Amino acid sequence: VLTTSDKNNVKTVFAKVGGSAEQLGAETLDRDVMFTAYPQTKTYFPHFDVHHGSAQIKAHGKKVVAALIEACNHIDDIAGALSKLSDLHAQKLRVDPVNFKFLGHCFLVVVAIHHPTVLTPEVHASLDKFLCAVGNVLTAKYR
Ligand code: ZNH
Repeated sequence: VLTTSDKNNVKTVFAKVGGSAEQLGAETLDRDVMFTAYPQTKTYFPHFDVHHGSAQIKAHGKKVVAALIEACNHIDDIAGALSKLSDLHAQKLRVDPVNFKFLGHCFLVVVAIHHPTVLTPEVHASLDKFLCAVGNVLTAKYR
């Protein structure tokens, strides 16, 4: 459960991240991070050019971070805010839930690289909880 201070910490992060959503999203997915560290995640993107600098990765990264911003903006109702996305992941994409941990981890690393002073231990812990909460929402409708 996200406490009041977790919520404030997460909002601090996204206040910084907002302007560079595309860049951070692309780096999160890029060969430098998720696709290289966790190559099995690439299997969900057979139709994508997954090379460094790929326009598809940039566009997709921007969408993913936009969804995280949306979740942050509705932090008291993440399930409601991401309801459609939850349907999509459960019914159509069927991404193995383990991959959400990988993506969350990679996003944390990218935030740490770009905003080292923002990511105090407390903020790190809060952001981790938030990313888990988002992953739980996106996998909640699996059966
Ligand atoms: Zn996902 C899609 C978000 C995770 C895979 N995604 C997507 C989108 C979004 C997202 C926003 C778009 C939709 C539309 O268009 O409508 N994701 C997200 C988030 C997360 C995720 C927020 C967490 C945090 N995913 C994920 C993972 C994976 C995935 C982990 C694997 C690995 N997705 C995916 C795919 C898709 C998506 C495959 C589709 C793409 C295309 O375009 O085709």
